[in-house]
Amino acid sequence: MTPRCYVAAHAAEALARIRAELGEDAVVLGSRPVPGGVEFLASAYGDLAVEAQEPRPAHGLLEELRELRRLVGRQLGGLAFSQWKRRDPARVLLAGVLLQAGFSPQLARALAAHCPRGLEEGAALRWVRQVLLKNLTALEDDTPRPGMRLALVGPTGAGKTTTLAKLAAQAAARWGAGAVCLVALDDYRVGARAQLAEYAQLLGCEFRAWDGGADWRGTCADLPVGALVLIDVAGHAQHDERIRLQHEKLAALQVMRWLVLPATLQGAVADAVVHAFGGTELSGCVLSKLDEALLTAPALDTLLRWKLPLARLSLGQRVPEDLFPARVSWLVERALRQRATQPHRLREDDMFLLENAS
Ligand SMILES: Nc1nc2c(ncn2[C@@H]2O[C@H](COP(=O)(O)OP(=O)(O)O)[C@@H](O)[C@H]2O)c(=O)[nH]1
Ligand SMILES: [Mg+2]
Repeated sequence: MTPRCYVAAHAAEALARIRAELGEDAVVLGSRPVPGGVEFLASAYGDLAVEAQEPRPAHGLLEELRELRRLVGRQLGGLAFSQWKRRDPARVLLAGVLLQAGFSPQLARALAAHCPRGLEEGAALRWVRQVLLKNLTALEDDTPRPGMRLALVGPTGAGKTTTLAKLAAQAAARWGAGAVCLVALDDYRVGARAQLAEYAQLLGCEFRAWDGGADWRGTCADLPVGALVLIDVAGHAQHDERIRLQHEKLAALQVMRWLVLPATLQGAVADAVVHAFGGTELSGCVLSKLDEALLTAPALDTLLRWKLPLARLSLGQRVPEDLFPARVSWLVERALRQRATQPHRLREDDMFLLENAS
């Protein structure tokens, strides 16, 4: 039996009629608003099974053909993958290791494709470690010293103020508290200025604050010349317009910028953050929250793509103990050792499912 059409002023009325005529277990196949009410398409329960065996209309056939094409595509994808695996087991292993570690598919593909043919698996892993080490750079002259002006920029909650306090404490221990000046350009978050002032007081450093007005040039013109000036700024989301204004201020003050990049960010977000906060114009990067990140690869992937040199690693909240020099080899080992956990881990058969994902 073909489905029947019910037009009524209200859904409740249509449903009551459907139930009365087709039975309590009638199945509603669809509904749409029509002038003056609503139209329902319904069928008695038993009719559906019969209909399922009836010949399909033309559009049903088309859909079946499409499904068939998808299936064949998937099979061929699987075939291509297993051929690749037979021919180049080390390259496939390498791509798998990199994907599981959280590197981007683009980097995993490129590294696997460049891996010399015929290497044993162990040799392929050693090769990839070397390539990562060669391409990931640490800032060479990385010690903020008296006479320098350095600002830490980055997203909200990245660890900018904490890292600034760590750097200030390390500098004060080396050159004396009088050689360090903390400046709050953070006009945005309530309490941000007080947080920095407290650190300055604890360390015995000079503290300056920008009042949020237009005269930020005046406020900063008399910054101590011989001191290390560490500048704390407002954090912004990567799409925020105010980042551009912040760039202009810092450029006018001839301030060097380090990005504080939380290692906990998803790869795509980390990429957008680097782009928004200056990309290749940044002097360096502090990788923060490494102690919280289950995977290190997404952040490393981003640093590699932007050729952004590492300045420091932050592995916790303690000031100043949890700030470390940029040990690239330690980071690479860590990234390659880590794996996505369930349910985010890829299985081998996910590989060829992906063949037709786009
Ligand atoms: N676990 C962990 N927490 C951190 C680290 N760096 C900063 N934090 C914490 O992250 C929060 C935000 O830090 P804050 O410096 O205020 O971020 P800001 O908004 O960028 O200035 C604070 O609770 C910090 O103690 C880190 O490396 N690891
Ligand atoms: Mg802050």
